[in-house]
Parts: sequence; structure tokens; C-alpha cells
Amino acid sequence: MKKLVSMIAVLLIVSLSAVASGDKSFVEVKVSDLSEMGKLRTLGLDVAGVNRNENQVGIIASAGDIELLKSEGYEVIVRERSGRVEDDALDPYYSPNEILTILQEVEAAHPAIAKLFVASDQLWEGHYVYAMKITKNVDEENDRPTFFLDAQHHAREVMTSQIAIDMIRYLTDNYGSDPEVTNWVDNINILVVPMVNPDGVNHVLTSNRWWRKNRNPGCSVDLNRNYTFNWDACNGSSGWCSDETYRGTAPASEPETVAMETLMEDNPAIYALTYHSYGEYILFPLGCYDPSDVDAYWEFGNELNSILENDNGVTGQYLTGPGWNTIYMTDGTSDDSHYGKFGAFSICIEVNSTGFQPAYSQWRDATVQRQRTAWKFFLNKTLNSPRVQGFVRDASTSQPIQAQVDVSEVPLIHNETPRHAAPNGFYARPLPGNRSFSLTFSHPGYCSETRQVNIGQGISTLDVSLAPSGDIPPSNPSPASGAANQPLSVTLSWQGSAGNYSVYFGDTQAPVLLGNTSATSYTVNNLEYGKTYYWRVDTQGGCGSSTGELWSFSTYKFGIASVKALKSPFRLSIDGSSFNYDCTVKINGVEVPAVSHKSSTRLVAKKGAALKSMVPKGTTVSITVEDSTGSSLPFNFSW
Ligand code: 0X9
Ligand code: ZN
Repeated sequence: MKKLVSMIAVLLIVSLSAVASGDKSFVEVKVSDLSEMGKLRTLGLDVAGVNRNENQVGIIASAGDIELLKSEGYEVIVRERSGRVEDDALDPYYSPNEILTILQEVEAAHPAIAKLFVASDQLWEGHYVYAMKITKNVDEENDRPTFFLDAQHHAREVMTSQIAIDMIRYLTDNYGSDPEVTNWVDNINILVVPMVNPDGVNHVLTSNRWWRKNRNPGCSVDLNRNYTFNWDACNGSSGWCSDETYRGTAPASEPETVAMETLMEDNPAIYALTYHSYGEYILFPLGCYDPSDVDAYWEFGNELNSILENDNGVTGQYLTGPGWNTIYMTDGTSDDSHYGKFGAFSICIEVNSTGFQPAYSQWRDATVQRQRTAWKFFLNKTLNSPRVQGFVRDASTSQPIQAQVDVSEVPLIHNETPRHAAPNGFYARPLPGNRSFSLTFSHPGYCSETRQVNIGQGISTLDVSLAPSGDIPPSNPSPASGAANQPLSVTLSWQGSAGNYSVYFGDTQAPVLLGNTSATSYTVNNLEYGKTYYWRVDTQGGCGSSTGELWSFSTYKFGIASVKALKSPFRLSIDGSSFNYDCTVKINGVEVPAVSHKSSTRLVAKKGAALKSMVPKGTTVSITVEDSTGSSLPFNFSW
């Protein structure tokens, strides 16, 4: 008997280690059209990249995946037989410890211009996310514009941290001798995160070279689906733990994501560049649809493409465009959050044409040298590009104001957060060149100002002073700002002493005028489940309109329309709306033993007797449907 038990243990260990070592192959399939990449992804395959010269999509495939591909009529070419790291081909690529050592050495050799930051809490497998800031007198505060570069969200994309470290070395080694480098370092805050996913990279180098996600032991997460902006917004990620694009249980649930979003928030960048591999793409946001700034992105992307060499040494060959229709739909990516939530002009470059682990000796130098063209382009744009920028100050005290800055010709209508000046009053907005724009600066308690500006091919400077309006801005909103679980009809109310208010309301962060009132409340009806609504109340006073603060609330995520008890075995059939596979059912706050998801409008709570005991006959219980990010209005049920 004892022998049998230990044999089972041995079998278990063997099969676990087979999975842990990545018993998958890197295969390629020929496609007639690159858009087939999207179809391959919907089959649940781990699409790793694309060789656009050969029209071949790279896939990390299990034996079952290869069968599936063949049954779909694809010819499968096996390139590398397993993810086990048995040879030393990956050795020259950076490990997390090597990254730390290099950053420490750079800081020690160049303390006046390079500073190392620990950006994250300790990750599950012991590593930290590090950031390096490079700028003249790095310990002192400054008003310089910021450029942000990061690499290796995806552990297996080993070339990308080479590019980031090459930039750090190039800038620090050549400072003081190369006038171009000196100019960048003297005038730009350069922030670099060379390895966003160090736990994952360690796993790539020690056990599974195809590892993509982080190492959350509960369930590993695709960090490039975990960011806050448009998290889980457009079927561009997965809710299944085992999938390579698993988005995590909530926006920014992962420590790596928290670290990155904190850096983005604390160091508002004008331009940002995130490196991935592979396929030779220049992608701009968004993963779900076009960004509001789409014209400026096309100008920028096309110009970058025209100078950037691909693996064949040819310029103009990167496939350029917004992510959603250039590669495939994504949601919760870092570049989308950087643009949509934190206001940077952000781009994703996917380097290399043949795979994410090309032979180091053949491809490393060529790749990092070619990418110098890209990050130099960004640094030059950070110094000068078609944009408007300046400082917003209080007209009487000259204190900086974090005013909202709107461009009427390019309204932010795709869920982007309104742009604001930084704590030092500085704002910058890249715009399409050779056009005129109308800018409005607004802030609670101040008279709004509108100015015309002509944009050429460089910076148009526009400093603005706002006069205090004398009005007391509306305060104490109800529902409280950020409140969750609101019903579908809500009476908005606030405190204030102005005689006239204009109420703006909508489901984007640019709410529209709903009406004017002299009261301090306004009722909105016919809201939808699971939505966030934004509103603000402007006052009409001495200097015309004075804008109020932007407030928000969200409605109940789910609605329960009816509940029926079904007998033998005892079950509850719950009809409602917007149910998903993660939904749980709670009775008086206690989770029921089992739920089956029939459709987005029906759930069935099962487990006969165990469930029946939770719903004693003749009593009334309170039923809710919940997932990790929201719940339904409690429904009273008796039978
Ligand atoms: O899918 C991704 O996360 C990136 N490709 S990769 O093969 N390296 O995994 C692309 C992200 C593109 N970003 C946006 N579409 N915003
Ligand atoms: Zn990637």
C-alpha cells in the first residue's frame, strides 16, 4: 500500500514537471492574410507573433493545439520542439539579477545623471520591478518634459530588455562627450523600466522558455491585459486562468501593474514607448477602437516607420496603425492606459521578424542598434514636436493650477481621461501639425479661458493665467464620487450657493449638458447596469461659466429580474442581465455551493439539499449575483 502511494506521488511529480517545463512547441503556420491571426486567437491558441516576410504566424502549441491546427486545414511547421531550457541559447539574454547589477553599476558610475528606483513591492518569486531615471542633476526637482520607456511585459520577449539597457548605457556613457546625448539628458526626464516582468523572465531562463505571463501562484496573469484603462472592455483578453491572455481578477490586480501605473501617474510623460516582440509593428492605441488623437498618431507613426529599419535593413516596412485593427483586439494594455488614463502619447513597437528569441549572436547587436533610431526619434520629439504646451497659473497668486485642458477640434470622446496640467502647472498636448486649434482651460473656482493657437511643426507655447471666479464650486456630491452599486434611477445632488447650475452628465469622461437648474439636485433615469457615469455641475457667475469637479458613480453590475425555485433536485433559476462566467450567487451574503452559467440572462444555482437548506421554506432570503468587480441589487425571494 505504501508503495502504491509513493508511486502515485512520483507520477504526480513527473506530470507536474512536464507542464512546468513547458511541453509545448514553437510552430509556424502559413496564412493567406495577416487578419487570420485574429481567427487563430479565437481558437484559443497562444499566438506569439508573425513573420510578415513569409506570411507565417508563430504559435506556442501543445500536441492538442497542433491537432486542432491540422484539422482546421493549416500546414504546421515545427520550429522548436519544447519549451524546456536544455541548451544555453538563452544564456546571453538578461536575467533579473543581471538587470539589477547593470542598473546599480550605471548609477554608481553616473550618480549625477542616473538614479535607480525600486518601483514595486516584492513579487511572488522574490524579484522587484526597477526603474531608472536619467536626467541632469537627477536628485533635484525640475520642470523638464518626460519620456517613458519600458520593456519585457511578456517574459519570453527577451530581446526587448536588451534595447532598454542599450539605451541606458548609450545615454550615460556618451553624456558630456556627445552633444546630442548631452542635450537630451540636460533637457528631458528619461524614465526607463527595462524589465516589467522579472519573475516571469526568471522562469523563462530556468524552466520554460515560452512563458509569457507573471508568476502569480493563484493564477498567472498577462500583465499586458491587466491595466486599468478599458480593462475587460472589448473581448481583447480572457477571463480564464489557463489562457495566455488572462486579464486577472480586477484592473491592476498585479503588483507589476500597480508599480507601472504608479510610475505613470507620478511622472506624467509627453511620449511613451513600450517594447514587445515580434512581428515588426508600430502600434498606437487603442486595442478596442481608434483613439481621439488618431490624426496625430498617424503623422507620428508614419514618420517613425519611414526611418526605422526592419530585420532586413529596410525602412518603411513596419506595419503601422492603431492596435485594434492592425494586429488584433486587446484590452487593458499598458500603452492604452498610458495614453487613455495618464495622458501620454504612447506607442508599442514589436521588434524582430522571426521570433522572440532570435539567436543572440546574430540578432542582438543589429536589433539594439536599429532601435536606437526609434528611441532617439522619441527623445527628439520630446524636445520638439507639433504640440501646444505651457503653464497654467492663478492670475492673482501665480500659483500653478492643475487645470483641465480641452482642445475643441480634438475632443476626447473615446473614454480617455480629460487632460490636466501637472502639479507644477505644466501641460503639453501633441496635435496634428499645420492646423489651428481652440483650447479651453478650466478649473473649479476659476473663470474658464479659451484661446486660439496655431500649430506648425514645432512647439507652440501658450501660458495661461486663470482668474478666480469668486463662486464657491459645488461640493459634497451624492452619490459620493466613485460610489458603486447605484440603482438605474439616481437623484444627483450637491451643495452650493450659486443661483444657477448647469448639469453635465454622460457615460464618458466628457459629460454633456443635461440641463440648467436653480435647485441643487437633478434626477437621471434609464441608466444601464454595469456602467460608470460621469457628471459635473458648473456654476453661472460673474465671469460666465465656471466648471465643476468631475464626479462619477457606477450602477449595479447585474440585474436580477426574477428567481424561480425548481424541484428535484432543488435549484434556483435566476433571470437577469449581463451575467458572465465568473458570476457567483450569494444567499444572505453566503456563497452557494455551485452555479451554472446558462447565458448572459440566466444562472442556475445547483447542489440540491445543500442549497435547499440555505433557502428554508416560508422564509425570505436576499439573493445577489456578484463577480470580483461588482454585484446586483439584492433580490428578495421566498417560496
Ligand atoms: O498582445 C500584446 O500584448 C502585444 N503583442 S505580443 O505579441 N507581444 O503579445 C500587442 C499589444 C498592442 N497594444 C495595443 N493594441 N494597444
Ligand atoms: Zn509582448
